[in-house]
Amino acid sequence: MSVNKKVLLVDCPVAPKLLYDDRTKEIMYVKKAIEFYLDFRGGRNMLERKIKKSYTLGLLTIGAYLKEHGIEVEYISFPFDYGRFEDLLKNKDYALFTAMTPIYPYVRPLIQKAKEFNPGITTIFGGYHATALPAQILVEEPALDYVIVGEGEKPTLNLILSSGESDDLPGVISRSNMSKNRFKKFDLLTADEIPNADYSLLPGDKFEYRFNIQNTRGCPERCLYCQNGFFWKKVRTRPIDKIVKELLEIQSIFQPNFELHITDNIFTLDRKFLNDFKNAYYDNGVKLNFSCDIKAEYIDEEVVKLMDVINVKKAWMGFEDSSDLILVDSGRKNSFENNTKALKIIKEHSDIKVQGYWMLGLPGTTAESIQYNIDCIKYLLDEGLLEGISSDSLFVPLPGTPMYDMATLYGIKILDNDWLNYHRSQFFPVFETEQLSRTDLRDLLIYFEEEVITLQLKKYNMSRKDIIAHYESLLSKVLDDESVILEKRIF
Ligand code: B12
Ligand code: SF4
Repeated sequence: MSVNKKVLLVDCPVAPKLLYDDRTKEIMYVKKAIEFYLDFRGGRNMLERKIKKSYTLGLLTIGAYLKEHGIEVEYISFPFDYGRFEDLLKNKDYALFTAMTPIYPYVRPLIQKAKEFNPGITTIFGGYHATALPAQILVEEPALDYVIVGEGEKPTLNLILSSGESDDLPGVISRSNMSKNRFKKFDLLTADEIPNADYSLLPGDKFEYRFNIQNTRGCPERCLYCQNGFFWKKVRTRPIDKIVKELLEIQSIFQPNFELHITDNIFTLDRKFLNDFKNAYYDNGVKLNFSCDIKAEYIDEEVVKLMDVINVKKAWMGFEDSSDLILVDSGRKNSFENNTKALKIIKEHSDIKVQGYWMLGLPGTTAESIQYNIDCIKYLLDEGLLEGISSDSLFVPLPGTPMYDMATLYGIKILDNDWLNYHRSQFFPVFETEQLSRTDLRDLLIYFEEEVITLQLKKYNMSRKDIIAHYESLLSKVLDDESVILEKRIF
């Protein structure tokens, strides 16, 4: 069925300019150098992957869903294809925009430009930031017609089919229904209905893109600093045959053994699914390697063996903080002991390399708790349980999470409303807590990073100079590659 409507998906996978001074800039550089050194040391040269173009998966699944329903869809990625923006907008009925919180300041001018280039177009904004603050965004931005909250496929289709009668559509927020729909009714797909991303929408050579795959939407946990548990509502795992189709499509673009990142919140959530995945992997000639995110509560011997057998090479484990009290106050049902136990199981039963995520500044954080985290990291590195510590360490209270929406309840005072500063890859907190001022936290974070860098360099017997030289030699090889030229423009 053709609906005779044309949609432009506007992506904006930018890496924004961050607020570094010379010292923090150098720290971030060394952290990156260590991360790539560890990958390289483990036989994984990931730099080429990191430098590829990103895309928003959800725009490609919405695109697939609309196309399935007879709607014409095109995709544009800012800043790469910006030269074609005005032209592509000309014959379109709808322009769809997406953003995570710190990226919204880059997307807002694009929404305004879309209306300027085509005043008749209907502009729709969705995704994590939109879902957190629909009314505020609509009030602030006159060039925006609708905000869609939560999972976007169904509400977008319903809005397009509704021909303007949108007031009662679940998930669709407009200026006229803003107060009535403020309780954000979501309109969810069943697991079977979740479409595969339509990669044919991506312009140019697919090899230029940094592919991920998501098997499961949602997370059963409700950590107070995270949007995921609240955003996706129900946990749904896609049918294995659809997943296999997508894996084989990605495999055909890259070399065998390409390492694909699985973006499920907790890849090992469901043992039955892992078994199905393993069977499908071998029955269908999948040869990919994987990396994924894990949580200690969902790790045991059987699960680790399954991960190993399907070639998971690297996993990121969320510690967030080593203090159990801070975890409890953050709604995180876990403990340092449990994390350590999971790492021991992984070490004993697999070759999977694990990096730890830390997120410092949660309510209850003090100078003592930061020192305790450093001591715990030293223990884990000394025991060979962790390969290293992953990049961004700053906690940011993001809209859509209880720690932002009800900040005072958690002893957080928000001090900054500039979304650009809500990026975790920096050292400038947008808040203070009852225990720490903004500058105290910043200084402690710098201290933490310096100590953790020293611990890692010592473990691998490298100097700061060596690690940077190694990084720059890897980088120069990758930057000679023609396929990454476009990406360089945004660094
Ligand atoms: C993969 C990933 C990345 C990748 C790629 C991001 C991308 N462009 O897709 C990378 C590594 C680049 C990344 C980076 C960051 N990320 Co990230 N990322 C994820 C992750 C793990 C998966 C995203 C995903 O693919 N989801 C699945 C698809 C299907 O969902 P989706 O793309 O959001 O689309 C659906 C809905 O959101 C909605 N929707 C989305 N857009 C639109 C548009 C319209 C018009 C409509 C109607 C609907 C709609 O409908 C879609 C389909 O149902 C999520 C956590 C998770 N597991 O979900 C975090 C997550 C999205 N990231 C997050 C954050 C904060 C970041 C960073 C800002 C972190 C930082 N450093 O500060 C950076 C910013 C990047 C930058 N450019 O600087 C937060 C977002 C929270 C927020 N309020 O913004 C999340 C939720 C993690 C978390 N728990 O906090 N990320
Ligand atoms: S932090 Fe992880 S476990 Fe907690 S709600 Fe978010 S995705 Fe789920």
